Amino acid sequence: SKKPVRVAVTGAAGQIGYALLFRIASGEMLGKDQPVILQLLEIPDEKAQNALKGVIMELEDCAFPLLAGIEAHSDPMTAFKDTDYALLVGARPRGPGMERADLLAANAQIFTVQGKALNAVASRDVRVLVVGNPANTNAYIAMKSAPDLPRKNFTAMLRLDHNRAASQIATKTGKAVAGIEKLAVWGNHSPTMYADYRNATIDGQPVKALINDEQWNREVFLPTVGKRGAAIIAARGLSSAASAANAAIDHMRDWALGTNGKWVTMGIPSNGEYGIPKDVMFGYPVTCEGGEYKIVEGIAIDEFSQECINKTLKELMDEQDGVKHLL
Ligand code: NAX
Repeated sequence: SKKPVRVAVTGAAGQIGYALLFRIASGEMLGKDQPVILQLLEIPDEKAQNALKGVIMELEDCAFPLLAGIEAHSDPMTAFKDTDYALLVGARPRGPGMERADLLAANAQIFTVQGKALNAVASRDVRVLVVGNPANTNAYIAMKSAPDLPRKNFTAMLRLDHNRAASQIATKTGKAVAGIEKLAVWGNHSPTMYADYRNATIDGQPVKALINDEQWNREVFLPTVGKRGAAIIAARGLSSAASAANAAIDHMRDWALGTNGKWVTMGIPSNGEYGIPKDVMFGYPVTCEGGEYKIVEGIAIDEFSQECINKTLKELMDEQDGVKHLL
């Protein structure tokens, strides 16, 4: 049987953590033959550490055959020791009266510390997914704080946006979501992201021709996907958690185990593809194989798409600018 791999999860006692850890431990992320050791990080605060203990008791009580160990940590330097995968979920939420700049600064501090800790103690091959918002910029900060690790191993989560877009398209066309190929989400995990079905097919038929309604694309689809997080908060009184955890599982599973040629969306550091400046943590369509992702190149970008890409890029550049002095 396979040797266990180490999976670090931050914010482990939070809502997403609660929907995520049990699925990692049951083998849904890395495969039903891959034992895992969970290295869980929470803030030192007594309430958070107690909550983490409770989550660990429940993990134990599941008696998962693949769960080879569980550790509780309050310091990233121990939590990330030798870790093969790191899911950075914990972040500072926007509090009352907090300005955007304060939010960026508070998170920059967290992700600088965590990036440095990964740099110091994680596996040299660690694959990092940042979920905590602002996810792209937090991933950028972690990457910049970990100069000894491969840049390409730092990623941000846009998979929830991708899955949300897929679901809207399936509903609109009356077809099954599993039949969708070649969907892309460009840019920032924020309402500016650009969900793009111009090249998509569903059951082999072109989605654009099936829907054939550009007004629906611009006035219904894009705002619905972009503001879905807010709609869930309005309905549930809490932000999306199970769907976010599911997206994190999808992201890591596809990265580790491959997509068989299917396009998925990952936030990854640009190498200049599609005119995005190097290092910007940008949502791109990718395929994965052998533990590596590859950007889908050669997609024609029409005028409207270029405008959308420019808008989400500008927002990301502004965020990067806002943390530049902290790096
Ligand atoms: P919760 O507030 O329920 O949980 C967050 C947990 O992180 C808390 O238990 C907190 O103590 C812990 N934490 C905070 N700072 C930490 C640190 N420095 N080290 C370790 N742990 C720390 O939030 P939850 O609903 O779980 O959401 C977590 C993050 O995901 C938030 O930033 C949220 O905005 C973000 N999201 C990102 C999404 C995406 O698609 N990229 C979608 C869902 C979600 O909104």
